Amino acid sequence: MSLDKKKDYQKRGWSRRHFLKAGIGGVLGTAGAMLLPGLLGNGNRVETGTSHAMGGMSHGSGDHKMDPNKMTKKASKESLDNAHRILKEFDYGEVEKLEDGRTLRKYTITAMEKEVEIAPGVFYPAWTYNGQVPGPTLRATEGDLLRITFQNSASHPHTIHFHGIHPGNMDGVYEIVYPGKSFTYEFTAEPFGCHLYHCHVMPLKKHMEKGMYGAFIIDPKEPREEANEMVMVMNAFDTDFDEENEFYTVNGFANAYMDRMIDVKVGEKLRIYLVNVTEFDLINSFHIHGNLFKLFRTGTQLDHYEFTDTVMLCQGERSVLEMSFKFPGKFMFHAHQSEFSELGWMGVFNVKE
Ligand SMILES: [Cu+2]
Repeated sequence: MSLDKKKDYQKRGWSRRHFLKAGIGGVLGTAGAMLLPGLLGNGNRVETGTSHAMGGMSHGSGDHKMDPNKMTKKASKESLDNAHRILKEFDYGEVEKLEDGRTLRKYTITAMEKEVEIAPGVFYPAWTYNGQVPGPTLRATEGDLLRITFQNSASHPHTIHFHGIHPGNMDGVYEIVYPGKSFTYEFTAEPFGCHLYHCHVMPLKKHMEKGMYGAFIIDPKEPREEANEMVMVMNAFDTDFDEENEFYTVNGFANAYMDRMIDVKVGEKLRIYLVNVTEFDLINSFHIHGNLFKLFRTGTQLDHYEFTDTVMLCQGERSVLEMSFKFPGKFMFHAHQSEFSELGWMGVFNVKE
């Protein structure tokens, strides 16, 4: 939020929260109902869909008892399936062996405009890679030759800018790909780590907020220890186009891993590839309950950097997190900015024996 806008808001005692409270029930209908998620273990959500969807947060009224089951509209099976697919799906490309013994991986990415559901009943006119936000998680091993064919089937110019080491003419900054055109990126995957890719056409923040990004994982030649792996791209959506976010999500759908928890086992090693592409807010964060994780910043070294329960990431920063649960139960994870978690960035690990 700009300073001027912030001052203006402060003067009027106005905030995103007020916008949501006043506007979302009326403007977006049932959308407001998900904003305060129901909690832990009860799948039977009551659909409120009234302008009092935020009623549980009101102050100054004794009538509003917190009933978590009345605070969220149930996410559709389709949306939850999609969020869980993105959580666990890695695109290794089409693999070929080259004469020199190297592995060639070929990927195809198409830019297209698509309305995506970001919360129950809330649709956002996104600019996407392959019709999803975030785009597919591309995965390779250090030293592989990557060939990414990019087709622009959208109505604006786009590119793919990969983080990592590559030649200047493969950087996706100056080689603008116009609608109907294509470009093939080719470079060697290096260094190993948790990277990302995104569009780099100006105005950059427009292309970012619209959804043009995805995780890009390069494995070390000697693979990391086996684990239950997942990718979490922290993102957000500005649904009223005022350059601040109304919804905070992981992998594009609010409370996806709350409405359907992530099942894990006691003692099982978990590895999370965490990427922050939240536009408009300088930072985002990940916090785990009842546990701590080993933090591998950018994932470019095999020794962990810290043992902690919270990591803060700037825009474009990422980390690899490793943990295992000692106790069974339901353990939340969420942004430690309370506002972000209340607006959709919250999930639960359902840890079983
Ligand atoms: Cu773009």
